[in-house]
Amino acid sequence: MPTRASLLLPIVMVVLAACGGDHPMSTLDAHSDLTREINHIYGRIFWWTGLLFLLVQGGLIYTVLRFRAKGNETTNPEQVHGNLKLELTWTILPIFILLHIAIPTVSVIFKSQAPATEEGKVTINALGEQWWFAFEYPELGVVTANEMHVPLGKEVEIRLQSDNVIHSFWVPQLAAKRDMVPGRVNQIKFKAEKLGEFYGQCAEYCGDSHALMKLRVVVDTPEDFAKWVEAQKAPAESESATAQAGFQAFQGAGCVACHAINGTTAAAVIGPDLTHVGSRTTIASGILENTEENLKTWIKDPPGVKPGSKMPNLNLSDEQVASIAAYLQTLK
Ligand code: HEC
Ligand SMILES: [Cu+2]
Repeated sequence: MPTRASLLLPIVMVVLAACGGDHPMSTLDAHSDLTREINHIYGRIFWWTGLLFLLVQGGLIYTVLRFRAKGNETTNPEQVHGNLKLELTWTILPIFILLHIAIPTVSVIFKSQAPATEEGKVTINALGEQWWFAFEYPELGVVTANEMHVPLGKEVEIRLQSDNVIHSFWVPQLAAKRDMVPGRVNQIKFKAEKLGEFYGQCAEYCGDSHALMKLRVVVDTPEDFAKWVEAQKAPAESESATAQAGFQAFQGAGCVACHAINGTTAAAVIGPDLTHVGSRTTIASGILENTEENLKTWIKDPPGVKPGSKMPNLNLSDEQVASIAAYLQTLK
């Protein structure tokens, strides 16, 4: 017979499992000015509500113990009707506590959606698609998808949009969470405080592959960021034999109907811009590592990787797939 304590073990293990390893999606690891301020507000809410919890539960436990029926007492307690002092206290105290929470909350909301104004700021238009993110840097002439680069310590202003359904742009450690709503532009502004790669995810159910709609934000030093911008602005390499044969196969297979490759005749904007697809670490919005094998898997059967994918299975031969994948790999 298992003891009661041993039955608790699996529950304790599940709960403790949340304490190990690193948590790329943990809101509590703040790495930007915005997420730090949000954590501050969490802290306020936690301590105020914690205090209230103790007061209310303490009062309840005290009352239950102090005034419970003892022995075979039969008299009823004295009935009172209203107590002005107590009622004033528990009306005014919560107002004070709520203001203490509401004022910083509203001020951080406003601050987080103000336009960026500082020297060296970066503006990015982010478009939620089914099921990927398009990123455009209008002032820098860069277009990319699913992996956004930003410079360390500079203001980043992201304009969030959608032309289909509602998505939500969520990068917990840098940019918090804000919806991408058709017909309006929501803004979010932050300054990254740590170099590295940060994970994000669409956080508003948007259809079949919503759970497979991830993104990454790479925080670079300002120098590395400038190098990245230069590389992204350059047209795709098109001179080599691989590139020419690959582009022919790409065109022949009909990929040009949906994708753009800057420097070639492909200019459609239904799918992600592929000009520098080889420079991304993942494909299909963070679902697959960007390797030649995975590119082949994706091109052969996109809906097999992402249910409902808007990129159809084009029933290509292995030769076509191999030639196109080799070409896309060269687009660094
Ligand atoms: C009908 C439009 C359409 C056609 C035709 C199409 N694609 Fe796509 N492609 C898309 C869409 C939409 C996505 C984004 C899918 C997603 O991540 O959910 C995509 C994603 C991709 C990606 C991943 C890019 C990234 O950075 O994540 C690659 C690579 C790609 N397509 C290559 C091709 C190739 C090669 C062909 C031709 C064989 C092709 N596509 C044909 C619409 C299309
Ligand atoms: Cu979604």
